Amino acid sequence: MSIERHLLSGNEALAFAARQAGVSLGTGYPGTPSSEILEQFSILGGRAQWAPNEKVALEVGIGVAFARGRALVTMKHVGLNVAADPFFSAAFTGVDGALVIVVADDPGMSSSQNEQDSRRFALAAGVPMLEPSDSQEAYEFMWEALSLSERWRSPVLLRITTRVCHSKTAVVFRNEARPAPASAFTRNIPEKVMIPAHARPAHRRLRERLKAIQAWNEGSSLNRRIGEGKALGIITSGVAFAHAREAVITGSAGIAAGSYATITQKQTDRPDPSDPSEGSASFFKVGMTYPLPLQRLREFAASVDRCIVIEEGDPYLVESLRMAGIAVEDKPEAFRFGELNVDRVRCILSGDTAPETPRTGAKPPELCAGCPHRMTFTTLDRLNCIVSGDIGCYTLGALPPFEAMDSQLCMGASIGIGLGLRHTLRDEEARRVVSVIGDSTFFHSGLTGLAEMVYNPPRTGHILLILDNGTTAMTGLQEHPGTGHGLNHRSSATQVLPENVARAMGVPNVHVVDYGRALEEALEGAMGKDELTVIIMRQPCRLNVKKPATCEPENGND
Ligand SMILES: Cc1ncc(C[n+]2csc(CCOP(=O)(O)OP(=O)(O)O)c2C)c(N)n1
Repeated sequence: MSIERHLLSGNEALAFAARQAGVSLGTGYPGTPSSEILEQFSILGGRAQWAPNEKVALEVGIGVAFARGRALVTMKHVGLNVAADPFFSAAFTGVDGALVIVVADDPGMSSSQNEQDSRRFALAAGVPMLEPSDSQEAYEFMWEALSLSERWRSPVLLRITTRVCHSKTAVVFRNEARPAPASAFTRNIPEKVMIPAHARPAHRRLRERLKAIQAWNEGSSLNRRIGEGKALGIITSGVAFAHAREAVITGSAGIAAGSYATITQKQTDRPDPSDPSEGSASFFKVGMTYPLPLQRLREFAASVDRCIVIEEGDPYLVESLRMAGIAVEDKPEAFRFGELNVDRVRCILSGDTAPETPRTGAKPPELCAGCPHRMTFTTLDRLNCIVSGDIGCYTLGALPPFEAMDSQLCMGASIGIGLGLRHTLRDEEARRVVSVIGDSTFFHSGLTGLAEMVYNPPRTGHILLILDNGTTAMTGLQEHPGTGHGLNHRSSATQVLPENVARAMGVPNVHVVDYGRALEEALEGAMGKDELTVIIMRQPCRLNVKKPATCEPENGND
């Protein structure tokens, strides 16, 4: 009987598994490289929705899991910073159904403001974590994560990285489908209401649960030894496994390579490629990277002459192993930065620390022709504004030819930083400070900044400029609370208008403009008076032509 294989990206594979394994609701906030998971889940008929931000998404997911549903919550790495508050406490409360949080890290920052290793979050919060290496594992690990969450009544973190999210590899589906579970609510005040008297025993329960999960993980097939070679042992996880394996297969200094033909054969044998002939090298591939199967790792390290950890990003595995008294070699500090690839792994294995040649030739990003953000930044530059910026396509206003944005940190920061500048600079300079934020970013984390602006206004007032292009352009034109549409672009939703929000919050001057000259006049007027002003520059993104519906809503998603 022939096995049907599907060529899927890791993100698509996660969505297929979520759909087949009966996820009741998928929620999240877009962010590269995670955005396609919910979109694909919706195309497959799953109930999917964008939340205003990751914290809200996780809270909705927790509610689903409190009602015995199966929740999927997706975000990029910095999204987990935003969701950290409920994330840590959900580890205390646990869940009644299933809660899987997919966090997509972006090592090398192909589209992010920082490089951050989310594995630290699993350890810090006490949330079990799985790390797939390819699309097949993404698929399998989603099933496993949902089961683990239900079995241990714990949230589970599924951590992926850019290459796993976006590379396509063959996936064989399970021959099963789980229906979404029946909902039910059981009152359990001591477990669900985190006052100190309840949280103290909850913390003890959490640590007991983690001990039990660790013991279980020692025997779990999520982790596996590949090869029996004794000269070199490589402990690895996630996409680093694929790079390390290829480096070994194709030969690197001091390593007797397994034959290429053998390996090619192995790859077609998926999903169980655990053939033991990797020349003189062997691997311990960790699938569940928190809590670690330390006993098995100890035995593996003791069974090889040289044991090295190949991991992308922070030395998370290295530190965990060393803390457990397992002696392992780590990579030189230079390889902590950026993505790994086969050549870099070869350098690590052979101890080659020669400076790397920087990548060249990539075309710098720029605002599209006809993008309304162009006239905005031309205007801000002409008026010599000090621009406290934010994240979105409009961040490109910081680059030539505009060079008209002065700071950008994280989503929503434009307002607070702008206020801080206004509080501190001399009045003539303070009057030039303008906070600039996109519409999706405004709903994500600008609302509280606006409340701060009204509550603690600077002496010179302040100007908030909201760039309303009617979409979340930067991450692929997703809907948000200001667009009037749900995730599939077709279902209608109550449209929240930023001008109504600003007026309701008590901003005395609110202007909506739609072309450069009107924006210039509004800005000049606002800069001339020491009051609070919100200007909404409303011009649609030129790429946001009507998108086809991604699915027929099936579960009351309209
Ligand atoms: C916490 C967090 N979540 C998600 C992202 C990814 N991201 C960056 S900007 C942005 C929104 C951009 O939309 P908008 O503010 O409307 O600006 P536009 O790109 O449309 O100009 C998103 C989702 C991020 N950087 N940080």
